[in-house]
Amino acid sequence: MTQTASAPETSFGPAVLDAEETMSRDEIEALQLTRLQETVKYAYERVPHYTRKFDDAGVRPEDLKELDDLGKFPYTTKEDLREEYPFSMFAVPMNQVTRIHASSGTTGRPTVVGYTKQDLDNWATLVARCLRASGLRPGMKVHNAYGYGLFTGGLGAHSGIEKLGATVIPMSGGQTEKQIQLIGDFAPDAILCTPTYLLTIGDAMIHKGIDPRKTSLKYAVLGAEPWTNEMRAELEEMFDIKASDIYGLSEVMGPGVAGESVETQDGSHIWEDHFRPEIVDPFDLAKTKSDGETGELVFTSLTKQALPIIRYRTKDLSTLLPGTARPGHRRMGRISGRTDDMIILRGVNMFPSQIEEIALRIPELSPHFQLVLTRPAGQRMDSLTVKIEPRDGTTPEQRQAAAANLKHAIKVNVGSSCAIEVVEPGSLERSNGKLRRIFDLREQH
Ligand code: DLL
Repeated sequence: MTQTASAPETSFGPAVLDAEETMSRDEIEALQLTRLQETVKYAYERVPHYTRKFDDAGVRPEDLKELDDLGKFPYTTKEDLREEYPFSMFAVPMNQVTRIHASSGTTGRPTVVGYTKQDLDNWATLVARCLRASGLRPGMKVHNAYGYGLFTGGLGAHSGIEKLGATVIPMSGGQTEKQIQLIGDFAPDAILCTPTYLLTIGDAMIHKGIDPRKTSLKYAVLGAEPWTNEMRAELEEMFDIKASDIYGLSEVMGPGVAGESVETQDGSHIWEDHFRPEIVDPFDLAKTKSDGETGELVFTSLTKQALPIIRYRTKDLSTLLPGTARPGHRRMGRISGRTDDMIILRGVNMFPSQIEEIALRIPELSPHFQLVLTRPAGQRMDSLTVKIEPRDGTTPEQRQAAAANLKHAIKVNVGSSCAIEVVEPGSLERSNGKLRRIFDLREQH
């Protein structure tokens, strides 16, 4: 059953939603309970890791009588997946696994995830939902600049674009010159990539004398890294587009766990017919937080066959908010950061996105910055230097004043003192996908 959404009609026609998108909160929760009961039983019976973990915690699938009983079940972490490397967390025989992806694994073993045919179909459905919510429609041309390969971004987005009925341009990440050429030649309606990579493409266009506002692009669906509303404003202005968020992570599915509606631009709706989210206190895991409170996002899959995941700790800090454009599904507040990206500077916690937010409010400063942590020789305190590029055409006096402004605003808003180094425009490394903002040089001292 489908229903016509209230989404604005484009020349590509109205949005036709999945029946689950229009379910009421009560209907969603009833569906979640049934699916959750099935999932914990399925995981317990099929994956030795879960059998052991549930037994150790003294909890059995039958104990899940209502949604809140989920809190009795043990968490799953990236380390669990690493210990079961590569395939021991799979709940189906290998001949039923249609595709494998893996996280980049900069430290240690990568985490490996698998999908059955049905899993891939559900994944494509959810990405298609996100894209539609972001303004994309069947018949549009979509330039996909998420990286293809083991990373879930490229192929995950690809299948969703096809499922939506749009035309996919499978560009992948990198080769910025080529991206610009194809955007010009193929005239896509939408682009999918990380926010910082879109910035790289826009900058490169400007340096070639191409006005990004004059391209055919009307929509962008951006994710895979934290970004702020200030960055949204920057990119929307730069390209004259509407930019929406898409969230996901490999261990839970890939892109498409949640997606934002272009009409409201108020955070991503989590597709709660497939995932049960919780917010927990990362410092006291026994504590589940209420909607509206900030903490670590935890997900349980409700339909996954190859890799059912129970209470996966994402390390992403967010909040759960009531649904708006899809009232039955809760939204997630913008990710303020990851617990492992948190800088603790003389007792004050901060995230790169706070710096992004503050810096972009200062007109002379660009969104290109890095955070460098050092411990100067002979000192017991860590130091933070914000290296940031000014806007093109700013005078030395303006740059100096902007640096002083930034220093002051960080002190007032975050509560920490740091050094500001305004570097030459174009001198900081550009993003090709997920941008690294933090450079921790403390070990070297
Ligand atoms: O980055 C999946 C993805 C691809 C999402 C393309 C959106 C678009 P991983 O490589 O496993 O998967 O990284 C997951 O990236 O835990 C967050 O920390 C971060 N992340 C993903 N989307 C967002 C977002 C993909 N919209 C990790 N906002 C997650 C903030 C995000 N952080």
